[in-house]
Formats: sequence, C-alpha cells, structure tokens
Amino acid sequence: MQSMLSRSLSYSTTNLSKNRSVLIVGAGVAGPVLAYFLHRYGVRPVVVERAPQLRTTGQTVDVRGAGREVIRRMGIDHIVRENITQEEGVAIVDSAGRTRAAFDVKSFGDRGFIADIEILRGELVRIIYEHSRNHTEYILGDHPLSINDRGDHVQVTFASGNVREFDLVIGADGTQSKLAVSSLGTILRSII
Ligand SMILES: Cc1cc2nc3c(=O)[nH]c(=O)nc-3n(C[C@H](O)[C@H](O)[C@H](O)COP(=O)(O)OP(=O)(O)OC[C@H]3O[C@@H](n4cnc5c(N)ncnc54)[C@H](O)[C@@H]3O)c2cc1C
Ligand SMILES: *[C@@H]1O[C@H](CO)[C@@H](O)[C@H](O)[C@H]1NC(C)=O
Ligand SMILES: CC(=O)N[C@H]1CO[C@H](CO)[C@@H](O)[C@@H]1O
Repeated sequence: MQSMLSRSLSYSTTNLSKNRSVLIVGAGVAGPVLAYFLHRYGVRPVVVERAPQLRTTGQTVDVRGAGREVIRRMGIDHIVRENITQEEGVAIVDSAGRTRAAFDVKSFGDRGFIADIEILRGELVRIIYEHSRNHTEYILGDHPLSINDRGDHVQVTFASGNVREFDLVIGADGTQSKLAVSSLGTILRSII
C-alpha cells in the first residue's frame, strides 16, 4: 500500500482538474462524503466497498463541530434532523429506581453527553449515500488487491479480477485501515 500513500500525498487539490477519476476505497461515512464534494469539483468519483451492501449497522453518532458544517454544505442538514434519534437525555438511576442525576440535551451547552443532532450511524450512512449516488459509481462487494503507481495513473486490480486505471486512489476504509495515512482529512479540509 506504500504506492497508494506516496501518490495520495503527492497530489494537491489543484491537480484534481476536471474529468480526473478518483477511486475512493470504503463506503462508510468519509468515502461517500468525499465522493459528493469531489463531484462538485468536476472529478468523477468511484467508490469501492468490500461488503456486498452498505454497512448500515452501528450505534448513535453525535453530529458536532465540523460534522455540522459538512452536512450543512452538503445541503442535508434538514434530512439529518428529520432522522435523529430524538433521545432526550441520560439519567442515572439507583437500584430503587430513583433518579440520582439527569442530563438532558441542553445540559452543558453543546458539550453534554447527548448532542441535539444524534443519529444512528446507519441512517447517516444511508442519507449520505443517497445524496452522492447520482454522481458516483458505486462498486459493492469488491476491493483492491493491488494498487500500482504508474506515474501518470494508478492501476488497480480488484478481487473480482477487474483491472482499472484512476488518477488518484484515496483510502477511506475506516479505523481498521491498513493505511497509516492522514491525508484524507487534509484533502477534505482543503476542498470543503
Ligand atoms: C459497521 C460499522 C459500525 C460502526 N459503529 C460505530 C458506532 O456505533 N459508534 C462509533 O463511534 N463508531 C462506530 N464505527 C466506527 C467507525 O469507524 C466510525 O463510526 C465512522 O463510521 C468512521 O467513518 P469512516 O468513513 O472513516 O469509516 P467506516 O464507517 O468504518 O467505513 C469504512 C468502510 O470501508 C470498508 N472497507 C474497509 N476496508 C476495505 C477495502 N480494503 N476495500 C473496500 N472497502 C473496505 C468497510 O467495509 C466500511 O464500510 C462503526 C464502523 C462500522 C464499519
Ligand atoms: C437523483 O436522481 C433522481 C432521478 O433523477 C432524483 O429524483 C433525485 O432527487 C436525485 N437525488 C439527489 C440527491 O439529487
Ligand atoms: C435514510 C432516510 O432518509 N430516512 C428517513 C429520513 O426522514 C425522512 C422524512 O421523515 C424519511 O422519508 C426517510 O426515509
């Protein structure tokens, strides 16, 4: 995966001119968000997801800070707000059922246990996917076996046997990623 690392670091977003094709590995949260924004910059995004369908499991996610700005710029904040868990707060209850402490959404301002925008991870993934799919080629149930930097393009061989060429490959494959790269955050920060 070393070639993937060096190639992604050697690109700046100004090099991502029109009609470039970018392969994003992973259709979790970051991958589809990046696909959405790259399309806005004239790039053709392809997302490959190893699972045969979107992975829509997980618990609740609090959308705070930069996350709020991202959903706002994607124009999906109202959709996200329509799908929040509507959790009102957290209560600590003793063995007799008496409430010893309670924190509602408004406790500690924006920094409490529960954010006012709390959504199930799966719902968030679905919303972002729906919002990016019209302009993104999604390949489900496949993954890269090898990624070779050929200088002016990257050649990717998939587990399915397909071989394709891209201008750039970006890892958005989550916390279990084999890539020790933090370039995705840098790229996202510079384009949104
Ligand atoms: C199913 C699931 C449930 C989770 N639940 C929670 C939770 O409840 N609370 C919490 O705080 N965090 C949870 N996490 C941790 C997760 O890291 C973050 O919540 C958040 O989803 C991170 O977003 P991400 O886009 O960076 O990565 P992820 O959402 O982890 O997405 C990465 C995607 O890449 C895919 N992938 C990995 N390797 C490859 C490959 N080689 N080729 C192609 N695709 C690949 C994975 O299948 C996955 O769909 C969960 C992660 C997953 C995958
Ligand atoms: C995607 O395309 C369909 C069909 O043209 C349209 O109905 C839908 O609103 C589009 N979705 C987004 C998020 O733009
Ligand atoms: C994933 C998704 O969009 N879920 C729901 C969000 O809320 C709207 C409006 O209530 C529903 O139509 C969606 O199905």
